Amino acid sequence: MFNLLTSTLASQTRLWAGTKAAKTTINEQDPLIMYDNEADPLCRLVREAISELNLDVLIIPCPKGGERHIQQLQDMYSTDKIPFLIDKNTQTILNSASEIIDYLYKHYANSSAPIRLRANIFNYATSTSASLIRWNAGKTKKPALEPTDPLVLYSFESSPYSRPVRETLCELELPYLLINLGKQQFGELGPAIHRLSLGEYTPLPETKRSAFFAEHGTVQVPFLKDPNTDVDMFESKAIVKYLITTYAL
Ligand SMILES: N[C@@H](CCC(=O)N[C@@H](CS)C(=O)NCC(=O)O)C(=O)O
Repeated sequence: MFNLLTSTLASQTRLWAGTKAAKTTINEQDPLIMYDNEADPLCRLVREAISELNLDVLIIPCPKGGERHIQQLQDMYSTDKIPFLIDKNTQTILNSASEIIDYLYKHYANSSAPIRLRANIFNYATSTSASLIRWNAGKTKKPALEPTDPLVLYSFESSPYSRPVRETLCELELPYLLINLGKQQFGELGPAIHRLSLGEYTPLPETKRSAFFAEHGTVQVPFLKDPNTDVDMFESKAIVKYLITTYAL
């Protein structure tokens, strides 16, 4: 309960940035690749933009004290500075939050980034506060086994239930494909069991949400798929427990 409360407060501190998502789905997109730390204030701003643009991203977690991926970054690109973004669709490599956010909006929305998502002092301060409210959960490495394949997480940035899952994935240095299912219409606001809409829920057609709904009969995040163990699961607490039991040393 306390975890959910602080996670909700963290989202509130960022005024729920990373909740709504663009109505269009970009097909045949090679997922972005991002070297990320869940608690890093600038990485959060980039993830919010990715979530609102309705893009998917392969997250390569770089927790403090972890060497697995930051060493890769160092070897390949001679830097250990994150956020670090690779977009294979356009052969773009960027290493500053501000440039990444500007680039993503320019390329994927043909617009400039909204002020509330830009890497400015105000957003940096509120993002730092959000991490503090979570006691910097997700920031520091915990020893863990290395999976063969990346995991898959359905989420959206501000989701209070999904945040503890992402924090755990980061602490355990587990790479994952982050499939964002942000809210595309009013009736999607609120938890899955208390939607604000009256009547039956119908996602917008030809969206990632409608594909998820067709497969599961509902849309609820977090949802984890682990191709290493063939496990598919809902429920944030159960997912965190599964990750620790399966991967933590
Ligand atoms: N008991 C579930 C609750 C999950 C939940 O309600 N998630 C919200 C997002 S934070 C959701 O899926 N809302 C419905 C929607 O986005 O359409 C858990 O702990 O994972």
